[in-house]
Amino acid sequence: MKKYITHFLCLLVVVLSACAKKETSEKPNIILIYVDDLGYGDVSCYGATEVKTPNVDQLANEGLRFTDGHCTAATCTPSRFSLLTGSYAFRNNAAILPGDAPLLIRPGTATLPSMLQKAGYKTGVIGKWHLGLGDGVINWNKEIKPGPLEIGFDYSFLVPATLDRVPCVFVENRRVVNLDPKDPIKVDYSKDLNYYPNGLEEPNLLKFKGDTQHSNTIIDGISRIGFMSGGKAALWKDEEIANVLIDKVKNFISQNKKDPFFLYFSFTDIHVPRDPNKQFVGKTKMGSRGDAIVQMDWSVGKVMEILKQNGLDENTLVIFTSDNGPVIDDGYYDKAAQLLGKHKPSGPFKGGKYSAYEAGTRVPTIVWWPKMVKKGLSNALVNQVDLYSSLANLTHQKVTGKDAPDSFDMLSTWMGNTKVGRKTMLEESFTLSVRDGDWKYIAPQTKKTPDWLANKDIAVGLQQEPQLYNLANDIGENNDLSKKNPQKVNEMATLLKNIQDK
Ligand code: NG6
Ligand code: CA
Repeated sequence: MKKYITHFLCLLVVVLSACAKKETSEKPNIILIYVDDLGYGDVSCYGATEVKTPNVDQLANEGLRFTDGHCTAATCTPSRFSLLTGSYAFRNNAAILPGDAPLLIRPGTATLPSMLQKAGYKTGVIGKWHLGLGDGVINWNKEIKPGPLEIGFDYSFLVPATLDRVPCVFVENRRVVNLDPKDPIKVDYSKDLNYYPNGLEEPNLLKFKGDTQHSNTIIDGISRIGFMSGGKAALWKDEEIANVLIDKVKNFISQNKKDPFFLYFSFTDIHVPRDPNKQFVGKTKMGSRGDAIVQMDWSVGKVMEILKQNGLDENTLVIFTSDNGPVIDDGYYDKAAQLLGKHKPSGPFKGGKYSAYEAGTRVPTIVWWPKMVKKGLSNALVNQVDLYSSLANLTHQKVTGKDAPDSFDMLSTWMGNTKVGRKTMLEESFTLSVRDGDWKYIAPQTKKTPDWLANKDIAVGLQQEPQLYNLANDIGENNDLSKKNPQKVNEMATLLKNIQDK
């Protein structure tokens, strides 16, 4: 009898472990590579000729490349808010945050990582955050919360805001990395703390100058937005950041290879200040903006190498995209404009970062998972806001109640099983635009834009009157049809209102 029981138990163990295996192999690891400010035309698989991006191109060759893929907004914070919550950012009045802003996504909100945690995933965010931290005034010397760990991430290693904002330190989980308690950090966005030099008074200390907004505290030879004091031992070195992040990615992946994991790898490239590692300096003729693209491509190659080394390249879905369109001059005199040459960061589209025109949100979008994703090209309209519901479907999770209100399940489109995408879609900038198939409507400007934007040579697409374009034969949005087709203007305005009132 004892013998039979032992046999039975052994059998049970075998069956149970087989089931467990099946379950995990059904759930792929998911890596979201989120580049900062990368434009549609900035990588060679989307037509760039002045810079080569072999690693991104390889993803495209082996995967699915979208020609009408969008982030939700023409700036970072709103796009990231939508990506992580499946909700359009205007519903929350999300705009570019200062470096000391409180956490924008409130704990308790359903998020992409918290949904994946429920599906059994280990979740991590490495890189740029820019969604705020803490509840009010942040004390950088204590536990910093709430933050990513309170909204669904198991691990975080952050650049808290942007490269051009203080504090210039990494935050791992809830602590500033390498903080010396005897040299506490303070941050102030309104007055100089007179601890480090500032860019206006000591321009001789700078690697390159910044505009007025970017001329506060100098860290690592670069003046930033905002002031900080203390934290000397914790300061990052700009040219080391890509390496530091890759090391963290390596650790996260090797530590979590037994579980399915979700990694939101949020690059700091190619946002300003652009100060790539020595090994990339001079790799293009475009100066630091071009070299930062090469560094970005190197990081992509590293991620794929790490996956292979861990034997995970079979069962990992990689999504490569950007948080907003490209910008050339974003506050530093780094010669990006003079050295641009023939390079077209926005590809065939008009505008870029900050803009209501297509290049504000139409960004490189590649999905890679050779085992499951149909490779090739897709001209389906896809939007990052849908990743929430699409990945919920992939991982057998339900989206219920008020969760992810703007997110549609478009998994078949993301996987290349259909070329039918969204029919309609919102684009957020300093106004709202809406797409209905090839029709594009830009609402009249309602909010005042910052003064610094008015001085820039950027086609922001803001007018007092509504604009109407037909992208089918006017990809560059040059021919405003609003006067000729008032009926369509009305239809599109109603469509926008319906989305707003939803
Ligand atoms: C703007 C900054 C710009 C950049 C941007 C955020 C000025 C004049 N410009 O306010 O340099 O930091 O914010 O970029 O302050 S984003 O990609 O994070 O949205
Ligand atoms: Ca950005």
